[in-house]
Amino acid sequence: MKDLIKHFAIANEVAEPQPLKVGHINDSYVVRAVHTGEKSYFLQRINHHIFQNVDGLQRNIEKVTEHIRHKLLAAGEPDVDRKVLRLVPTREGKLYHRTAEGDYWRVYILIEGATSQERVTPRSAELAGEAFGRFQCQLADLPFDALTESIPDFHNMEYRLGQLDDALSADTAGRKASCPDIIEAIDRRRDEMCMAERMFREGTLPKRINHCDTKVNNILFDEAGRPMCIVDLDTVMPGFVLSDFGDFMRTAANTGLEDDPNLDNIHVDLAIFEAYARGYLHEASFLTDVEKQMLPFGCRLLSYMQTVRFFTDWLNGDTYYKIGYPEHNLVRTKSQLRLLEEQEKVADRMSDIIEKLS
Ligand code: GN1
Ligand code: MG
Repeated sequence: MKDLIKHFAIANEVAEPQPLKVGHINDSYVVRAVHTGEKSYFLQRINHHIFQNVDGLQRNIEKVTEHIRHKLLAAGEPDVDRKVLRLVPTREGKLYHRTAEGDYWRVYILIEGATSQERVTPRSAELAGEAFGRFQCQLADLPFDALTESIPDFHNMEYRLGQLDDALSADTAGRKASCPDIIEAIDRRRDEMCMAERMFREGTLPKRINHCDTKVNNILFDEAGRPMCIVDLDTVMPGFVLSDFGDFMRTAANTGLEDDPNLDNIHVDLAIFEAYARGYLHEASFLTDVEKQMLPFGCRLLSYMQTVRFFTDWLNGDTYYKIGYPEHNLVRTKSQLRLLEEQEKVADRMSDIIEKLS
């Protein structure tokens, strides 16, 4: 792997890349400086089966990070190199390196002294809400067609249901017959869950630039527990703000795990919901009243979307998400569906909280 590193514009001596277990999609490595005080790096193999337009993807990341960097510098922020990612180009000045085998690699400068969180507290959730709200604000003046959809129709619910329908018709892995309850639960909600796309066509819901993977572990925190930098920029693209709000709640305001085999563990943590909403609404000054009112719906939408996506992958025989054991995608499907049901139970309470905070 040292040969790989040689393609990038890295001036200092570095050690052999060490694998890191993060994410379901790309393969990540940390590349440490040999001499203390010098820069270390974050190396990733981009999953080009999923990100088929690597060129567009890398240009998105370059645009987003440069845009944020300029904003931070203009505001006189200290420590900018720890507040926004920086790509390391190849020696030919490209944003990624393609190997003879057809793999795509990229390198970032490693942000030092960062910690990450897997579980949030109400305090860190509020800070996270501010961080993702700020991120959207920083990108709000970038024309939204300045970015390509690095995965076309990534959070388009109509499109995701179309993929499910294809998987159901093909039934490649022969798993459809054993899941009638899941299919029924998904079908019953189809119409409601495609509301955002309809509203966009009618002109009542705007698209803005979103992160589209707002898990708390995509925020790097500093030594004092303050959010420092938003990472995992692969899916930054135009979409509904519902995506970013909903995906945070899906992952953080859940007392269980995304793949919890024990469904009784799964409830909505309204204290986390309220704290994140407070932080987010504090920063996201650009929201329309309709967007605000739809935030609780956004939570349900993202749980539903993830149910559909995990279930589609289960039906297709596990071709998309990395799995830890054979039934993993089915377990994930059921736990996301339970989360959706739990969110439906407290939908009115969520709306009351949003109204109170607005
Ligand atoms: C994938 O790999 P990771 O954890 O960053 C997926 C997200 C899903 C998530 C489910 C490109 O994200 O959309 O919400 O798994 N990313 C892609 O945990 O599909
Ligand atoms: Mg991700």
